[in-house]
Amino acid sequence: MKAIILNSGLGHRMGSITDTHPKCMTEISSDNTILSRQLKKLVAFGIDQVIMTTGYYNGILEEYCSGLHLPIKFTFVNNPLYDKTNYIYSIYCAKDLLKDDDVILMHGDLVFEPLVLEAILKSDVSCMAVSSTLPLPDKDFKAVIKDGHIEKVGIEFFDKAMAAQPLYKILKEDWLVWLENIEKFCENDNRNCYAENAFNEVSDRCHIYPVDIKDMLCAEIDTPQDLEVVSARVKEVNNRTVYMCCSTDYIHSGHIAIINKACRLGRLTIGVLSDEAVASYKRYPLLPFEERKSLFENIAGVEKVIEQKALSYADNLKLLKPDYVVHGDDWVEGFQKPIREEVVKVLGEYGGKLVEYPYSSDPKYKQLDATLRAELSMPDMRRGRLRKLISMKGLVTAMEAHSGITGLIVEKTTVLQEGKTYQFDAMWISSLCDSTAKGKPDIELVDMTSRFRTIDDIMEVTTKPIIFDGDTGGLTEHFVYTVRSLERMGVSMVIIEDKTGLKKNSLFGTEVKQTQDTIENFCEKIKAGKRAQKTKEFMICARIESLILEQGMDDALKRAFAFSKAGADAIMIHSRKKDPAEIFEFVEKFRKENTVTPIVVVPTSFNTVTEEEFKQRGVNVVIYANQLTRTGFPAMQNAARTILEHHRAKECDDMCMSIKEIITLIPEE
Ligand code: SPV
Ligand code: MG
Repeated sequence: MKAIILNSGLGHRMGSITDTHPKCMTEISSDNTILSRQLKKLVAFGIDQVIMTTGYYNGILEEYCSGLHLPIKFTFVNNPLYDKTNYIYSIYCAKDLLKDDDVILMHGDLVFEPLVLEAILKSDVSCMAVSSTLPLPDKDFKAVIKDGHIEKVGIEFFDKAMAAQPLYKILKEDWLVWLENIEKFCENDNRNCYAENAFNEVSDRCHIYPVDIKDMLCAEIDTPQDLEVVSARVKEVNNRTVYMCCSTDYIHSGHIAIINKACRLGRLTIGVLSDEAVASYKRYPLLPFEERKSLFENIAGVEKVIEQKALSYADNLKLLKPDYVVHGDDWVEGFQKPIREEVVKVLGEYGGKLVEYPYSSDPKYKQLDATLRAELSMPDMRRGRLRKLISMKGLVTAMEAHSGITGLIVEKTTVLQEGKTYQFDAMWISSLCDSTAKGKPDIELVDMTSRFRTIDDIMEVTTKPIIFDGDTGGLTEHFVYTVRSLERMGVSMVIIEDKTGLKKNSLFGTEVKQTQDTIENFCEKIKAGKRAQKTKEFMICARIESLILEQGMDDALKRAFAFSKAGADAIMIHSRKKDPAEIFEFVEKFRKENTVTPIVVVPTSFNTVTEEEFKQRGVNVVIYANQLTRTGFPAMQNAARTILEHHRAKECDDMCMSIKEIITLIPEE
């Protein structure tokens, strides 16, 4: 696409302003002339070829253009009869350069805001800027619209007309029709009219459609009064502010393209999502907030980078009141829809505008994201993430997973509530659920090789950190091997309980015989495990069974302090009471003396306590230990019973997930 800029006119209505240079070189703001502003906008939209017709002071104009050092290839065409002809003849002089491409045609004294040029360039058909809101000008162009396209353009038409500005995008096939008639006009000595006179005769073959720019800035400067009015509007346009939110930790050409678009609209502030907000809706960020922030600070055109603490834009919008918010159109539907609606509402409160650009779904970006996601699933990337999440969020949640599919459910389930998204942070590989899935009792009967196989199945399809239920840890001599294997696999934490002998599930309490290990023995096991591990990231959590086995609060606390002194990276306190009182008492008393060691709870029975309350009280990890198993199996039993009862599967159909849903749950490589 080439731009034709018509600069052959005398500009005599400007008075002394044009004594020493052509009109287009008149200053319109502290840093731009009419022409330099036009050219910079063209460059911003990727136009790098300009044919400029010149008249008087053509040498000065050519020198001025090259002195701007813009990435534009200029071709100057002088109209030798500039003082005796109109611009129809200037176009005629340049005709041989104008037959091979679509063109942007504009007068050299036209000042427009970026959205106007954007609207014109976006059009798939030939078009001209018109306004449905501005009053019809007395002396300037008006366009008469018929059957949806422009029938004629001129200063004399008032009927069925709209104010029009000499800014066109004309596709080559239409342009050749118009240009041919321009040639006819000029060759018949008809050189003193507008180029539009030639268009009006061929508008049935050269279809130009109106693009309604309403009251956006798009105006010609003919007089010093015009200059004053338009300069004031340029100042307002230049002061416009734009806001965009970014969460990415790598920048590709798609990001640069949308940032460039945002920069065209005004002074751009980027809100970088906090680590917590990114982790809550997408995946754990590969780069921490500060590094992601500096990525954006180093992009040309970005004026400021600030933190956006939540997915909701509301706080930052209320603070900055930007004129525009820019976003891809991918949030019109889907889980971001409520966030978009809130943005529209907040913008509406003060008159800001949402500008959406088509979302780039280039497969190479998807591939890039998949590659990075795969990185997160690798052992070295996954292992340390639990520690990071605990220190970042204060409280993390883990949900039970016992197979690839339950792992995927924990990985993907997202809930949006009041502008915030919620996901589980980690997965819990429960001995109870792993054994149950294999139809075995929870008595350390399922051997480690089989338990590791479950971990592997889950790891293959997920990225979230894993907390492994290590039961008693077995013999210390065996536990050290377990630690090394788990660490090598990329598990983040193993929890071992201070029991010995034939372990039974804690939820039996004292109904079955269970033996608690001595403090000394268990401390030795912890120390041996800590000595065995190779990385700083892996965590060994000591689980205290004193409350389950009714040994009292003092015993529980004594053990907690001893185990953390022995090197335990976290303490899990368990209870099977519905009333959370003993858990709260333990946490309070432990926290009085130890403020740093993370506390883990499994609120299967004391399930009325919210995550927020646990956090307030000083708990760091909440494990939902068995809910997928306990909800999944009854559904299966029900389906099996229904089919047996009806001797066919039809009645079971309504209970079933659709095949489509299954397919979308499971990703294909
Ligand atoms: C498990 O999920 O296997 C546990 C937690 O160890 S509990 O069942 O509550 O003992
Ligand atoms: Mg268990």
